[in-house]
Amino acid sequence: MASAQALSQAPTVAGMPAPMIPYQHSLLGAEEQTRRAETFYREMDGRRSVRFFSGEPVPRRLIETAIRTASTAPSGAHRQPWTFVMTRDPVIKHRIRVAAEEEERTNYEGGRLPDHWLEALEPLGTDWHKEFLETVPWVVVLFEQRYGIDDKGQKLHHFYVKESCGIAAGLFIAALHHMGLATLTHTPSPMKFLTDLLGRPANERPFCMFPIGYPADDCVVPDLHRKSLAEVLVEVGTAASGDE
Ligand code: IYR
Repeated sequence: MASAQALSQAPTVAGMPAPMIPYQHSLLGAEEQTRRAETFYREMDGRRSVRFFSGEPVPRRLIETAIRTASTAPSGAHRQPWTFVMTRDPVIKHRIRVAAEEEERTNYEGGRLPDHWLEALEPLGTDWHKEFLETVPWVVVLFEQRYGIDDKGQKLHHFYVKESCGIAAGLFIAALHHMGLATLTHTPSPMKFLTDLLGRPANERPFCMFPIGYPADDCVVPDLHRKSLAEVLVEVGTAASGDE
C-alpha cells in the first residue's frame, strides 16, 4: 500500500474522489494550547508593514520556504489559484519601481485617488515615492489565476480566487515575519504593468506585491494601534453548560 506521504502528494482528479488518509493531529493539552496561543498572538502583534529596508541580502531558500508556507493555504476546490513570482534582479526591480511610481504619482497627484482615500492614507504618511522597490533584496508578486489550464490545454475553473489568494497572502506575511523578515503588502494601482513586466500569461492577474528584506537600521513605522477585541468580536447566543 502507498504510504500516507505518497498519497498526500498525489494530484486530485476532477470528478474522482481523492483517497482518504488518516489526519495527523497531536493533542497539545490545555496549558500548552494557551501558551502557544499567547506566544503566537504576541509574535504576530509585533508585525508591521515596513517601508524602509536595508540592502542586506536574504537567502533565496527563505523566500522559497515562505512561498511553500503560503501555498499551504486552503483554496476553492483545492485549485490553489496562485503564482508567486520572485525577483532579485536589479534591472527588473528598477523597472517595477519606475512603473509603480508612475501609477502612484497619478493616484496621489493626478487626482485619481478621491479625497476620502487620501485622507485615510494621511496617518500612514505614504506618497508616490516607492524607493523600497529597489532597495529591497527581493520583490515577490502574487498573481491570482483567474482560471487554470489542464494538461490538455483546456480552461480549468477556479473557485473563490480572491479569498484563496487573500488567505495565501496572509500566511505568506506571517511566515516572513516568523523568520525575522519584513515586508509590505503593496498594491500600486492599477497593477496591470506587472503582468507585462514579468511576462505572465493571460489567465493571471497581479493580486499584490511584497518587497521583502530586513528593516533598515533607522526604519520607522507609524504609531498605529489595533482595534481592541471588543471592537472586532461579537459573540452571539448562549454558552453550552460547562463551556468557559
Ligand atoms: N497603493 C498606494 C496607496 C495606498 C493604499 C492603501 I488602502 C494603503 O493602505 C496604503 C497605500 C500606495 O501604495 O501608496
